[in-house]
Amino acid sequence: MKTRHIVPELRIYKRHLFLKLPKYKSIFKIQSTILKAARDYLYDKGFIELVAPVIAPVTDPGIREAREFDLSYYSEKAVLVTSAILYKLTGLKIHDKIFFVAHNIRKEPIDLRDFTTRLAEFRQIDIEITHIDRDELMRVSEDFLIHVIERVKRERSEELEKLKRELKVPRRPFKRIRFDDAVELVSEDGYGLDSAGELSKEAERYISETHEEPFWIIDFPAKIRGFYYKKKDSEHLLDMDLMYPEGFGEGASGGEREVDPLKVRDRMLETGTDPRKYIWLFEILYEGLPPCSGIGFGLERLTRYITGVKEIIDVTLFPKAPGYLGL
Ligand code: ASN
Repeated sequence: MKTRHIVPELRIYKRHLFLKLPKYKSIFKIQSTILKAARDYLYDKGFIELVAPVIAPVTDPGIREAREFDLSYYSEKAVLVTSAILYKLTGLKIHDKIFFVAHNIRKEPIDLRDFTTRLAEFRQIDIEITHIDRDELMRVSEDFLIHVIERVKRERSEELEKLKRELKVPRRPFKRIRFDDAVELVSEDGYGLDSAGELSKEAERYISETHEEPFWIIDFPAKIRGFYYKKKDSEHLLDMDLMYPEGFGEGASGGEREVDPLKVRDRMLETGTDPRKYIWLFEILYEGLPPCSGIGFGLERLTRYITGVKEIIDVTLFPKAPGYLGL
């Protein structure tokens, strides 16, 4: 029986009974190689790996329609980290090229649950670099992705074959599409935006299906994305999403950071964030943070694209689909 014919609830709650299937063995051997290839690449380029927290006083509010999980931490209020972005910036105190393999925990809306693209708990290979701009970050990211794909093709060809995945090594530079142009493109075929002002799930899948190579969507509207991105002009950001082709959709997001404390405060007000919650970030910014850029690659989405497995719950050892706790 094909695993996708087994209802998702069973695949989540009875995970331990399914992991012996050959498909899962191939997927998680490939995921292990993805992690190894990512680490090797980054260490070779002079990065150091730091460890991100999971419990924090504040977290990244720029997570689109998802919310935070609140936690009562002794007598203090805490949250589970939705994205390690603010800790990446803090980590730059240690070294100028850093990365985390960070846990991200997000209360994704139940009505967006599809078992395909969204998990309430997922990992990001989260990279931050000082003194590079968005263009340079896109070049580094393309190089990183190509390295990981080449390694998997070289070291896990047998597993890719078992999964019947014919994976092409992307050619660089990847195409860049401005967000406004992407909206126009999908609207010609009847797709539009969601309530957060992002491309709807269907629009994202559609634009991804029309591509055979990874590509970038750049210059998102300033109002809909995190306060930590620098503005390109009054309405757009110096940020970007990496899109996988063949319908796999968004796989990474990042951009150039705003490091001027007054401009960060303005960005917070513009995006409806209370600056008083981020005193420690302002202390860092006033002390002086060098210009920097960073990106986070979702590990599970990268595994989906590389293995060609459609459902995200299948590429996660212990999946936490929104609303389903599992193991
Ligand atoms: N990882 C993203 C970044 O580095 C932030 C996010 O996940 N919200 O910009």
